[in-house]
Amino acid sequence: MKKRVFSGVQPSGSLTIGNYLGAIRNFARLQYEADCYFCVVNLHALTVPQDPEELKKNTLDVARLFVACGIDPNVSAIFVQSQVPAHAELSWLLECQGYIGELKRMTQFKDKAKKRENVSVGLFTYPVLMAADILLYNTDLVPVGEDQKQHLELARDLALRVNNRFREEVFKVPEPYIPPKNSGGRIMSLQNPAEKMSKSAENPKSYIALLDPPEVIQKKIMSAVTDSEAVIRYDEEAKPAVSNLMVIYSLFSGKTMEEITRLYAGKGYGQFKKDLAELTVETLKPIQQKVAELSAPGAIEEILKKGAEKAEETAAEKLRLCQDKLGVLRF
Ligand code: AQP
Repeated sequence: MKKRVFSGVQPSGSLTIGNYLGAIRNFARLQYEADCYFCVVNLHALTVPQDPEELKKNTLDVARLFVACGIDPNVSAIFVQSQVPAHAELSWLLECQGYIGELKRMTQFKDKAKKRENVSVGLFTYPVLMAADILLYNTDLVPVGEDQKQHLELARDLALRVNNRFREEVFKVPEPYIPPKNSGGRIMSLQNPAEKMSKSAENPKSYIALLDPPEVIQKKIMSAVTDSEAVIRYDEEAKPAVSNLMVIYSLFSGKTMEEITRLYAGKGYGQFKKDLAELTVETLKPIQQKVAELSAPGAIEEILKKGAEKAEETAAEKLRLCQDKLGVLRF
């Protein structure tokens, strides 16, 4: 039996190379060895204010980027979360199994909440909706970046809690699939290496969007912060900004950190950044071309409809089982 893989991406802005290197790149790799479901989690994006038209556009763009980054819609189910209402329904059932205390410990909630005056209830309960997303599909593996580790733990805890209560496997307990930090698990901001690169960051110079034009990519990389040592060497503690740029270089070129250090010995940051910008532009070029091809009217919608039909079938079965266990009547 093939393993089942599920993961989601929020259309909360334009996807970044952090999203790509931490997660989406692995979606494409896993699809030939596992049965995969990849979801544009648009309900998650509503946890912070969104412009409705922008959200619709971003939702379709994320789906196009999934395909452009190598996810084959004939192999994997690609769909939008709101097209499968079972996600929201199971989320409510799981909210009633979760504890306020465990949600209060979520570091992403604490980080996002402190940046806002009004914090929505949805931002607080979002990890439960994420648990529902995953548990609906009998998921074995969840490819995500490091920032999602704590949320995944919650999904596991909720699954185990329900299974223990009913003394049977109502939910499969999912495992994380997270690359190490030096392999893309946590790409940092180009302006502050202590912060994660985020698509919804206020300063666009802090991230490279997958759809950024070449000249924008060049400018952003040339203005990335470094340090005063002018030596290209990997040291996360002492040289976090340069190490982050080296991770991106290494993943886009296939070169090891040692090779990169040797290549730029005595050359300084200017040449390194220029080459990194070129490498990034070249890596993103085929992805951007494919997105343009998928922008023909109806092309992506067709893929999403097919994906939602497949997802709906799997999800409905799990939702029914959970409703039945909890005594929620359906007839
Ligand atoms: N900087 C990152 N490095 C590696 N992986 C990352 N991911 C996000 N940022 C990085 C991974 O990308 C997937 C999709 O993320 P998401 O859309 O679910 O939301 P997020 O984790 O909150 O990502 P962002 O870009 O920071 O979005 P906003 O700004 O809306 O909060 C996940 O697997 C995530 O781990």
